[in-house]
Amino acid sequence: MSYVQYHHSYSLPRHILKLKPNSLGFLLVLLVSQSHVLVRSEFAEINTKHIQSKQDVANGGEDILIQHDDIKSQSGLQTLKVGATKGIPPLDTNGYIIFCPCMGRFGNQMEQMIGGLSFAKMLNRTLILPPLREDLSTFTTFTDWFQVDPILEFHRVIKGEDFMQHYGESYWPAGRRNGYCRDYVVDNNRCRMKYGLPHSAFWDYFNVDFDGVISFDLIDEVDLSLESEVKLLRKQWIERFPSSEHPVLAMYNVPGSFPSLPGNKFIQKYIKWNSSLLAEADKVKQMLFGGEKYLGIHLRVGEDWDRVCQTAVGVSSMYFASPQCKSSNHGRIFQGMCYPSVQEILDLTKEAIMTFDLRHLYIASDDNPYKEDFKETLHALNVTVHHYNPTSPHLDLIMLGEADYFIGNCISTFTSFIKRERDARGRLSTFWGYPV
Ligand code: GFB
Repeated sequence: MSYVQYHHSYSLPRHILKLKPNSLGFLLVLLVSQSHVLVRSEFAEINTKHIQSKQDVANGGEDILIQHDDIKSQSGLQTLKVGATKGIPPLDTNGYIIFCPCMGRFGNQMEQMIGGLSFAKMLNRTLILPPLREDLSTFTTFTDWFQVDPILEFHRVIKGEDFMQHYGESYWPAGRRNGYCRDYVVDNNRCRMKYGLPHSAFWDYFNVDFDGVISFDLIDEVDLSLESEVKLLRKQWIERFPSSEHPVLAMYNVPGSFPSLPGNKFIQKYIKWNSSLLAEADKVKQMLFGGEKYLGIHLRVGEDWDRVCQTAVGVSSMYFASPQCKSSNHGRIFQGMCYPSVQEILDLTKEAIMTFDLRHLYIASDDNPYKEDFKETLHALNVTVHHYNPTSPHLDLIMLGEADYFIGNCISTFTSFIKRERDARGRLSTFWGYPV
């Protein structure tokens, strides 16, 4: 495997075409294996309007009739078998993007997902939904956490496992798999797609090895609310990396800004929890609150967070998820916003409970939940105090996302996922250090 910078032209394997009669007359049919989409090397010339409509996605892979004019080949009237397996989106001849959400933990990964989705939308390529990371080397399929269908309302996506199974060998065959790295990463000889964890575990999950790396100096962060920027970047990327030569952009760095840009926040509304996690949260809500209103709070108070705040306090520019409560260079991060005192936490909680007349408190915390302090403070208000402490963080995230009111930590990306979700659904929230 070489890691020198190079460019090569890409061509797809050719497949034998065979004449086959049917009731509509003679059609040229691509011989396909059970579920693979087989295309000719002219695939890039196909007018994609036929194979990327919502209807086609919904069909889950019907034969789609493509007229001669739509294919700049000598083949005449043809039938292209696309997405031969039900539920598998048809092959996207605009190409694909894949990246490893390799940085940080849950909240960090989800910031990266927003960046990846905005980049795919800008480029009009399908985003290959990566498996998500539970720890340094364990990945779990995207649908263990989230649903795919709501995301399809925003943009074309396909689960990584489905892509590899159905299109991996035909569209992105071994021997022609490149990684794409920002220039400076290549220059510093750091662009080793599979070097160390979690990178190696991610690509091994798909049995992918790389044959080379290609560098780029194009901007890969896009704010979808800026139309002219979107158009300019799309043009630059398509000129530099046409899908005919670069069918799959396997990115070393996650495309998109970290944290995600304000203009892309709306994408969150298409990210919906998987239904069994939602059902589990419903049961817990019923059990704890019996349908009554509750306040959800996120306490980020562990030792690692203490260290983060020692560096963050006083910083005026962006720090982790800070843009969610303060724009860059607008004021400084203060202690009560990053690591509030117990008294500050109790005071704001009490104020929120009284303002919104809430009956229950749900505490999610990575460390000390201060449960006894809350009980004492809220005793006179007849409020029940719960720290459920689930084994996986998802339940906490859902419970906080669905609370009647929420207080979170502005610097934490764990909070920022919850806040984006609540904003998308019109639910009220505030942050430690800010008023109710
Ligand atoms: O989600 P995350 O990237 O957010 O990382 P931050 C924090 C992790 O801590 C979560 C756990 O993914 C959870 O595993 N955690 C935090 C929680 N709060 C809770 C909670 O209320 N309930 C449960 N169940 N688990 C940054 C990281 O964390 O912290 C950085 O992203 C770095 O990479 C830094 O590690 C120290 O942005 O809050």
